Amino acid sequence: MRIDIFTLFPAMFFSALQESILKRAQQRGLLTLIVHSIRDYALDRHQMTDDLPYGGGEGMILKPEPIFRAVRSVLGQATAPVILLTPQGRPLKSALVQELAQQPRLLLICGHYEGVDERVRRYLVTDEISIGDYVLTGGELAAMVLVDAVARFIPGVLGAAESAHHDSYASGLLEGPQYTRPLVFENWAVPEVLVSGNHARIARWKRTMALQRTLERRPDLLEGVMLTGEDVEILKQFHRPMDEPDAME
Ligand code: 6GU
Repeated sequence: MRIDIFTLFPAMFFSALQESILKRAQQRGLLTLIVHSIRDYALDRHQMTDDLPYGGGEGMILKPEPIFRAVRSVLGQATAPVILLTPQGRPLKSALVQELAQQPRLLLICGHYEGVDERVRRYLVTDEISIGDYVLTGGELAAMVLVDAVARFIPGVLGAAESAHHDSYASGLLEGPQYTRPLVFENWAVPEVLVSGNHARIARWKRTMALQRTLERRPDLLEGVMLTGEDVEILKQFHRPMDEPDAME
């Protein structure tokens, strides 16, 4: 997959996307990230990228010409989704992440300052996405979040063992508690079931914990999950206020 990112602050991307799994994905040729400076496409002598809002108001607005020139020059005759990162966009959820991961190419425009000229939204952009209900100083961090989340669903980016389709949100449930050595840390022991060697019992315990944690923390997520008859029985137990987690098996 190729992702072109358009920003006033290219340097913000240099370290963030060059470490760990995204670094490996790029080295393996699974992901190509190209960061473009919008300022390079400004037409005037001062390379102005923003200006005062018509009709008055707070702050500065990103001008349309540099953004249109940048995107058109990079895209040429090709077609691909052109996504504006903005708090007014549709919320980025796992289903949308997985949809975007199917695309061979994405263009991401990072909004900044108080806003972007409406003609960018109406005549250049094909989609607007927000990463959550809070306002960031710019779309850069949101673009990085999107790139990271999407990259995890590109085949080969994660090892087979780490597969993104198995984890929280992809399954629709939050993950339950996990433990590693030591067996006893400062008097706190790992739940007995996990060292029982009984795989059916362990699987049932893990599912129970995932259901309980989701019910407690994000009951809204349960609406979108395919629950088995056994899941429904498990959930019924928790409709009494708060059971002891370790009493459950
Ligand atoms: Cl995509 N941009 C900005 N500036 N703020 C945000 C956002 C995006 N998503 C949530 N808050």
